[in-house]
Amino acid sequence: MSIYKNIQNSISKGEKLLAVLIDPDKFSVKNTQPFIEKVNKSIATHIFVGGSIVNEDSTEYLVTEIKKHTNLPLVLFPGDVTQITGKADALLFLSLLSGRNPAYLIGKHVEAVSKLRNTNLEVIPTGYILIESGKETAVQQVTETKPMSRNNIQVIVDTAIAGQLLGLKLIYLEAGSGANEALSQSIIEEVKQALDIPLIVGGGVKSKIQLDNAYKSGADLVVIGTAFEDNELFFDEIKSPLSSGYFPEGEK
Ligand code: 1GP
Repeated sequence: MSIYKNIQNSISKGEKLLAVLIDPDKFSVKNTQPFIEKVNKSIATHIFVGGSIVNEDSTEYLVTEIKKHTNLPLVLFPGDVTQITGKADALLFLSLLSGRNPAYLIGKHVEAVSKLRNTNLEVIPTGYILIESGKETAVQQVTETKPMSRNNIQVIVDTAIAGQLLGLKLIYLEAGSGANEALSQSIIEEVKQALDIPLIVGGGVKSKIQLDNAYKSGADLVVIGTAFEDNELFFDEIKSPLSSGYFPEGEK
């Protein structure tokens, strides 16, 4: 079954998903086996690989190493075309809907096609929406776009709906890697209510409470990178999928 169908199935069963994000630029390949063993034992359901600034070829090498140690689906979350490798299982084909830089709306996608032609990657069209989080993020710098204001939720909702109407299959709400503040519950809630497609949330999630809050607000899949990079004990902190007191929708 495709990775996208699996995500839809999990959502229909009320399951929450967690992706551990590994940035090839910040990760030491020597640490792959012990780190991935921790991922395998954790509640993580997916591994995402990608970063804003990554040396060419390092993604393919890292993906190959990770694959030796896990059966979890490995999804590329690329900052650039150079990070596309057929060694992964799927690719988030990202359109940066929050920005107005044509390179990240269509230009890089055209460049990607010649690479994709030689792979069996599952390509998942994804609307990527960067929201301000208190400090300038790498995505902002690399893409030369501004994040959306967190105060105007209606425009964020409309942007996500526009993505869905364009036929995108996922919406990824992003506060930016290492964000000071994770996305507010109200932003997640309102976007989720407006969408029929799965919702990914990431950026600045550093505690179990923030993770649970994102799920309670409606995130179907949460992405965490920095908290694991900074402290692998975070795997122990998030042992259970949801804290007690959480009730899936309809079971309150
Ligand atoms: C970044 O959303 C991801 O693109 C994860 O962010 O590194 O802050 O967990 P963190």
